[in-house]
Amino acid sequence: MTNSNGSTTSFFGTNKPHALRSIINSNELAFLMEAHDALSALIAERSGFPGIWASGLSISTALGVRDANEASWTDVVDVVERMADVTRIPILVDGDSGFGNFNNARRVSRKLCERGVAGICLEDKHFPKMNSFVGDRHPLADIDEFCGRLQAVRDGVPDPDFVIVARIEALIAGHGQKEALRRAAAYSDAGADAILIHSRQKTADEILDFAKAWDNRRPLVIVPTKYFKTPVEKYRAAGVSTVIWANHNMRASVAAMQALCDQVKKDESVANIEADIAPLDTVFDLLGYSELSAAEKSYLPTASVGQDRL
Ligand code: SPV
Ligand code: MG
Repeated sequence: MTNSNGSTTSFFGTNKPHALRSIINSNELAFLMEAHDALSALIAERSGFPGIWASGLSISTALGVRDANEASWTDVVDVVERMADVTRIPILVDGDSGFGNFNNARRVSRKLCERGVAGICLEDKHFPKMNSFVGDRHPLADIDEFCGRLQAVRDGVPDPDFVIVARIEALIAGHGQKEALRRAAAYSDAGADAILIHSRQKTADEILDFAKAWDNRRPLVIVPTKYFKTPVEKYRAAGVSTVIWANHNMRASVAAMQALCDQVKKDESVANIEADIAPLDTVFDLLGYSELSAAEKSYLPTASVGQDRL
């Protein structure tokens, strides 16, 4: 909900944009965990992550479409609203390239802010975008045009704490460090609160080179999906602000569901998998069924608690 002063406050009273801003600006290395629906968001929160990455790839996959803007921006807003409804920690939404020009970018950002989201990450590509790990065609947006998108979001979102992360795809597109740094400086001047530098190399070398040259002019966010073997100490030493584990809940669920379906199909029984799946009590606990029982005692006439309603 948006207060009269324009700041976004969750149902639980936490100012989520402010919380995300503190995470990104802190000197401590922080970790955002991917989630793609309300359930995965709840689980990430329960594990103690301070914030959530609402991944475009994972949300698309869960919706059964490709990470090429096949999901509409209203699809994404609907999913993340459910995630925000059930969690207290802030959510940074992967806004892809903003679903169009400056006007689309500011409109989706405003809606996300209204629905309890703490910030948006916009990448300097065109609409429709393609996932950065798929194929070699990743044309970059014109720098000035992308700066206009960032400025329009800053001006168009009522909460000044709403976080804008500018994502640089220059390394993904093969344009090298100089171009990446030129873009980071321009986006920073245009009002980005943090820079996400993306890479699809198997080592963190180009990310660490960028971090050194960037010298913390704005907080740096990274996504170690391909260079997953690098120890996080290297990121601490490089002064990285935030690491995003970008798609791991989604990939874990794909692996777990595939293994389970294969086994049940083969066994024609669920007897062998019971020990490997979440007990129903865990599910009821996650979703707060005990709160509903307590509320029934408070709000239903005594005679009807626990009885069939006629
Ligand atoms: C996502 O999680 O959707 C991302 C990160 O944008 S990546 O898939 O690495 O592009
Ligand atoms: Mg994405």
